[in-house]
Amino acid sequence: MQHVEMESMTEQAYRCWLQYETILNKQEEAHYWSYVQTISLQKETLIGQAIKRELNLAVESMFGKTSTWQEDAQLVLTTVADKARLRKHGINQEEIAELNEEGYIIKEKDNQLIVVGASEKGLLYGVFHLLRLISQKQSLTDLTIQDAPQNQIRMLNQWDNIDGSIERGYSGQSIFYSNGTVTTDEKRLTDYARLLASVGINAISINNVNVWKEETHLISERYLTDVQRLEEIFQSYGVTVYLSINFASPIELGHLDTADPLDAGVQQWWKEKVAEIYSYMPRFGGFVVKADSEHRPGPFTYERDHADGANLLADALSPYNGMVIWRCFVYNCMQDWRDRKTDRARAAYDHFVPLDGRFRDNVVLQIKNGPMDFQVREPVSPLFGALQQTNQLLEFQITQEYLGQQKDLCYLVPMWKEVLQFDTKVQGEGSTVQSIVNGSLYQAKISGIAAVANSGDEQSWTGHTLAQANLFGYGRLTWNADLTAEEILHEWIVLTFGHEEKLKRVLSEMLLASWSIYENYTTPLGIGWMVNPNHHYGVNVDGYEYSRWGTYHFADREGLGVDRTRESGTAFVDQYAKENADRFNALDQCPDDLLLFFHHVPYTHRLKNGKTVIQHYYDSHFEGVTDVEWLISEWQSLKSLIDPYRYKNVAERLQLQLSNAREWRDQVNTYFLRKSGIPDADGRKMYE
Ligand code: GCV
Repeated sequence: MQHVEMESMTEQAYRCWLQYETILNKQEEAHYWSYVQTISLQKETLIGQAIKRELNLAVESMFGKTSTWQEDAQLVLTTVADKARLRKHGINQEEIAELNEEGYIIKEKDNQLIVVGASEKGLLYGVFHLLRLISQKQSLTDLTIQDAPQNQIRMLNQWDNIDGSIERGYSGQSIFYSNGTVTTDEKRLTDYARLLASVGINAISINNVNVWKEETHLISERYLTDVQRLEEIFQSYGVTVYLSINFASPIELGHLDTADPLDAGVQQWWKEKVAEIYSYMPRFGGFVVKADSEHRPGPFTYERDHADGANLLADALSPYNGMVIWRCFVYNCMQDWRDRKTDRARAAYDHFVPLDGRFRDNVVLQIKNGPMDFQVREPVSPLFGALQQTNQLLEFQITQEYLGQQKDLCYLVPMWKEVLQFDTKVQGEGSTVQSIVNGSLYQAKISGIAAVANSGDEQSWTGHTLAQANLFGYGRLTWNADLTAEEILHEWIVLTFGHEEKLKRVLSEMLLASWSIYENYTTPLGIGWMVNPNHHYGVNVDGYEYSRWGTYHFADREGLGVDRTRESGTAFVDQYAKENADRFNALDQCPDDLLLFFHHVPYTHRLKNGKTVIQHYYDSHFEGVTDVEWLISEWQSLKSLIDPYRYKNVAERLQLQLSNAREWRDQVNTYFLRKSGIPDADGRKMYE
């Protein structure tokens, strides 16, 4: 197929939520055009140019004509620095003073619109907000908006490798690298930066946290000129670039015989290395580090701890205001858990809580949302709340590693909301995870949220077109954690697919149900795993990478689940503040959806809904499959309302999801029937 033809077919998938659909209604067209026909923008800096490009593109696409850029205009774009203009438009300093430096004001008066950024970045976000309003057909008359992000760092982690592959990537190859080189497709990267900025993402690490041999060289002369090229693209959309580094770089690049953080030669090496990096990129963000985990090198080799390791890099970065983002995903993957006391879930807390207060100011610990590894349901990591004198970033995973790999539908915002709303209780009621990551609970100097990206070079960016909702939702939620999962979804649907009522209703029902559907046919009640080792897609009842020590769910003839209680189990519960610890520890108080995470129970244990665990397992697996059939018929009902490419893209994946769900149902149900010997109360056939 001709390239151009293919492009026009996939254009809507490619544009994601920046469709800028042509405005056909005459009245609406007149209303919005009256504001954008003339635009004034003071400075033409890098970000200023990006703003201008975006508005030109949007206006051209929505109105089929171009705006005139002139001094006196209907739409005034400016920043707080331009005091004279603010006075002229009656905007007083107090209104702006309330905003943080990424905030903005949008005001309409007498058919004139002004967008004031607290900084240039704030202005960029304000412009994207305005474009969102127009795309959603909201009236601009008498508008007053004052907005600023709640979380300071809103980051994406790319797990992209230089050979073009993406670890846990399900949307094609990398848009950053191919075959050992940094990409020259700047259009694609610019479009990515636009998508990110449009939802407020302001930081990105551009290579995998597993830094292999060649990737170690990204901080060397071999790649720095190319990295700088990428950095400039992202910088012009307000997105600061970070690199993941190999802790053993002094050995691998510097040919030293050690990477010991307390060695003077190693410290000097990092100082010089950082100076070199900043000579290429003065606005470089810093390093992301995975150390002493899954065979990556780290300070443990030298009998040093993680504060020593992180502080080494922090000292080198601090003259440039650079930051070390140090991951807490540290555990011994070879550990033997047969004593039923050793527990991977305990690892991050055990390693990092004793170090609280020892990290430099420019170190931020990045903590996965749960204590294990992005399972369909986990309790919140107990590090949140336990660390009180350390900067923290929460880590989510947008890419659906354990959640259906963008073949199965799973809208993740409801899950992320639960994490943010979890009350750690460490400082009494209201000590939510959100209050920790927005910096307010402990007055943290640096804080925020990071997430593993779900994007790649497929036309739809995310493989499954509906997985775009997760990238969009991640950005919107990290900007404003008070938005509901429904609000975010409605915005996304309208911006991505338009205004048709049926479409809005059906899509929103499908997506809002999708997480629990996925949970139902996989591992309900908090048990997790049971996926094929290594690639992590599809069912494998006893599957766990490091499973030489037996199953990970401890299912036997009598029951299943992991005993993490203080009396008879691993005592993981006691990593939480007392009130939560007691709740999780008590069988009758532990929420059912986490029951098997915390307790080993007989199959006949009764849940709060009155059902036995085994019956709940059977029922939810049958239901899960029926619900996927429902998803398919719902999607089919939208056929006439969606362009053929996106329709087919999703329809095909829903069929894959159905096979996956059936496989899960059949294997899980037969497995537990055989183990327990307890038949299904409804006498259903256990496999097809
Ligand atoms: C990048 C899990 C994933 C790995 C990933 C690791 C991490 O174990 O399966 O692919 O490595 O998490 O977060 O570092």
